[in-house]
Amino acid sequence: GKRVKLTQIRRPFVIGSTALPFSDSNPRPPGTPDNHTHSWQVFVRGMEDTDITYWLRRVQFKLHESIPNYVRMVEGEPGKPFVVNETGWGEFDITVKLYYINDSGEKPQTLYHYLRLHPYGRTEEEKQAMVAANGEVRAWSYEEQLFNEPYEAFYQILTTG
Ligand code: SLL
Repeated sequence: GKRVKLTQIRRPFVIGSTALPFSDSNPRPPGTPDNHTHSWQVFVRGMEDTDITYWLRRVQFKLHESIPNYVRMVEGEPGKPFVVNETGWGEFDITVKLYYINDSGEKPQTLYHYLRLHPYGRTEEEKQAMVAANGEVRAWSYEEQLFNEPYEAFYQILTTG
C-alpha cells in the first residue's frame, strides 16, 4: 500500500486511573489481601467514551511485578474502554503499550501512566482537584494519537470510522 503524503490524522483519547479506598460503600472483594487499601482501575478510552477500537486493537498494561499476572493484555471490544481492575496498597508506574489495527501498518507505541491512590499536588486546591465527588482519586491525562502519512487503507478507516 501507499502512504497518504503530507497528511496527519489526530485522534484524541484518555489514559488514566481511578482509585477508591476500601470503606463501607467500597467493601473489599472476597480474598483481598489484608494489606490492600484501595480498589483501582487503569484505562484507555475515547473522549466521552467514544469508540476507539476502529484504530486501536489491543492494549497491554504492565503493572507492578508484585501483582499476580502483572502483564495484562486487553483486546478491544467495540464501544468499550480498555480497562484493568485491581486492588492494592501502593502507587507505581504502569507501562501502557498500544497496538493498532492490522490494516494500520503502525508499530506499537509505549506510554506510561503513574497510578495514584492518594491525591497529590503542591496545594490543598490541587489535591482536591484530583478527588471526585464519590471520593475517587482521578489521574486522567488527555492524549492525542498522531498518525503521520497513514497508509491509504488505514486513512480510509480513520476518516470513515
Ligand atoms: C511502593 N514502589 O513501594 C512502590 C511499589 C507496589 C504496590 C508499590 C499490589 C501488591 C499485591 C501493590 O499494591 N503493589 O497485589 O500483592 O510504593
